[in-house]
Amino acid sequence: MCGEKKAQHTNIKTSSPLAESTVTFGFCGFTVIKITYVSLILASSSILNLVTEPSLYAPTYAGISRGVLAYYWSRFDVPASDLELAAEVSEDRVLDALETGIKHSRSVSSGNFKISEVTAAFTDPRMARNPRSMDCFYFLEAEEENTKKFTSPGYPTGYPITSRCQWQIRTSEKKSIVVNFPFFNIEDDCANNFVFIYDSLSPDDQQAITQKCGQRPPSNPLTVVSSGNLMLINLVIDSNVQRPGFEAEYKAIPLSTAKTCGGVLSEKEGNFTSPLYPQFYPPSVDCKWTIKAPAGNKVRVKFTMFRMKEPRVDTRVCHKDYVEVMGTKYCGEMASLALTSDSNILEVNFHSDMSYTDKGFSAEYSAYDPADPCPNQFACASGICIGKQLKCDGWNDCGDMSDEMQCLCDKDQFPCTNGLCKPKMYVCDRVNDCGDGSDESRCSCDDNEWRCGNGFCLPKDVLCDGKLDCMDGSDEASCQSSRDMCFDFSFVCKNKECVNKVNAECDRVNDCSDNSDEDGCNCGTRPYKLNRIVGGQNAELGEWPWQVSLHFLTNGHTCGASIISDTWLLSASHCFVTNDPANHVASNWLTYSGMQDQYKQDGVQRRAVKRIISHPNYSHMTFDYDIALLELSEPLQFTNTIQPICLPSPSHIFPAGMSCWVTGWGALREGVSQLLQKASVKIINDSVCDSVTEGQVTSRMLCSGFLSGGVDACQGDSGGPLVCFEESGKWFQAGIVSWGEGCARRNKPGVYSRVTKLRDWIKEEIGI
Ligand code: 4AZ
Repeated sequence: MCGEKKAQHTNIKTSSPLAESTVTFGFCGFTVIKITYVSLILASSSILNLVTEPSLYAPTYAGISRGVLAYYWSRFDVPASDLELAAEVSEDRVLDALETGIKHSRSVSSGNFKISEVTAAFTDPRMARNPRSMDCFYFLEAEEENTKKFTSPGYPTGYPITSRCQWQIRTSEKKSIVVNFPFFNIEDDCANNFVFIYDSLSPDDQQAITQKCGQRPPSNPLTVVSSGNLMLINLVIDSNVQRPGFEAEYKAIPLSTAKTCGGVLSEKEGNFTSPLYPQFYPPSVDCKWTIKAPAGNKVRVKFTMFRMKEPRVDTRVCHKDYVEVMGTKYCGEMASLALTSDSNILEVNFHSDMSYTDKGFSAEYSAYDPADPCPNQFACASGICIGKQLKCDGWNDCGDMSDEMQCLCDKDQFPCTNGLCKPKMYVCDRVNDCGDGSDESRCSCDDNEWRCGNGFCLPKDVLCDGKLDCMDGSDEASCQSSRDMCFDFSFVCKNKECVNKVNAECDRVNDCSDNSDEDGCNCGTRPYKLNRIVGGQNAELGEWPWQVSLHFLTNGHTCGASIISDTWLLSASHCFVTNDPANHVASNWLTYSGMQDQYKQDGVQRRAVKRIISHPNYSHMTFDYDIALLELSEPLQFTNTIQPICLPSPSHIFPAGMSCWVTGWGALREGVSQLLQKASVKIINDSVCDSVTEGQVTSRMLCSGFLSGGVDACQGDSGGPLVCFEESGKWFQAGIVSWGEGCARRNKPGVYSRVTKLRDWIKEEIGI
């Protein structure tokens, strides 16, 4: 890409139809001159002794801002036999050639125009378009009064699978350009399918605003702003699938609207954001906010959203875009950032450089009395206040852990070296619960012993002896010698072959000779690129596309379920097998897929239920076998917000300590929630689960949550999924919300039906 000297080699790309004989690479750049003049740029070719194509010259406007008049690119096709010459082409040489050419140009020496700056940089050859051919090349003029539109070629049916398009947008001086993409859906592979946006008419990486691919939900639209009156939008597609593409709206706004920011904030509390938030902030902007609290007070600032990510930036240094507070620069993406001042005045500086922008930040500030920073509350080290009851509850409520430090541990708790308290049962369970490893540090087995995945020590000779010694099979996993043996953890292929590899299914590697481990893997992905909002328990639209709301008669939302195919849902038996036989009547239920808000129907698919299959062994006394299958009256159409979850094979392992997510519209306190809620919970060790539930769990159940309480599924979430993200890039359903003693209580985790143990039953019933 432009501006990247290092990229010299990666930009060299064989081009067709000359693929065998030539190598193509390009330069882009611009000259700043007073009037348009074309031929001078060609000077580069005479010095570089290479086969060159005539430069393609983009017609330019006279009198546009900054005096930028000429943009061009040069393409050099080097015969493969002269490949060593390619190394001689450097940005400096091209620049040299240009400058020499310009110096000797008659128009320059006659004073027709003055050249103040010439730049040249490598560019990705895919970025260069021939404006003369007018093939997918557009000149657009943005106006303040009028929002205009353009779309990708073939939108919304689908773009050509090889597409190269450019939109050059200009407006008059003292204005900037805003481009919003209300719809954006292109391939996920950003290397070959992307929209690249520049704060220039040249595809110069040093003036890149952003590069995007994938799909964006309506809740996370892309809106970019230029720093001046030019913007270039490039579309590059090399794909074998068609996606709809994008729709874009553009208009001009006064430069002052884009660039004016900062000021003095002297209220007791308030909010401020990066320029134009939640749109992308413009490049090349600096703002300063001075927050003034009354004398004797101090200032605290909490960033509720912070995203200033840029390629190739070390977030410890933040040498490009940053927020600076009290001499420290912050950049990247941050989950929580809260700061307090030393005096009654706090300055917050925002800087965006000339390339790459992002959503920016949103912050809250307030003045406080340092003698009593948090009246009737606990003061976190960061200065923010939290409820007193949250101190030492095992939860990081402050964001900096200060509420969980120096706690007096109960007698059933283990004092971690870092001051945290963890349940004693967590010691030596192979999960680093303390965070500093102290709960797992004195658990090692003797030198001549092997430590099983569940923490047990066994003599070393159990390793790969062809017998299962550790309960979790860890002594036989990945052994060459046990290749053809089958254990509980082995994945059994369709042809009955065993694969001794943990979680072999749908991991994009063909492990079975009949490839059956990669069959039926169109599941567990979420098409949308999502907003990442700091904290927050409200799910976003499309975040959990397998979640379904089950409505019973006129009662509204009653239970959750998950999509496992276009006609089958998975839920809990206890939603249907109750004292009231009406609960087991399929026609009394309606299912809503693609829903996020119980009061919004956009994109929601409503289906009646044709059949309910409850597990015949379901016990309403013990909640054992709490699983049910629902057949839909009509198939679902999969969309961005409606997708199936992957079902794990019986051998799939969700290890203790793994962080998974439970979702549902269930009880927040009372009744149901309007918006789909999400909670991150950890898989709890089976022996811990057994002991905290006083032996009430069966092998068809698993515990998940936090023994410290605080996060859990609850009434109304029943039947909903507990899902875990696997390294293969797919989401698998580990559990079905089933029961628990109350909700979110200390030492009372949520209990879920264990899908791996019930997997064979699903297959027997419905063949999925
Ligand atoms: C319920 O009543 C229920 N805390 C579901 C989950 C949990 C408790 C109760 C887990 O459906």
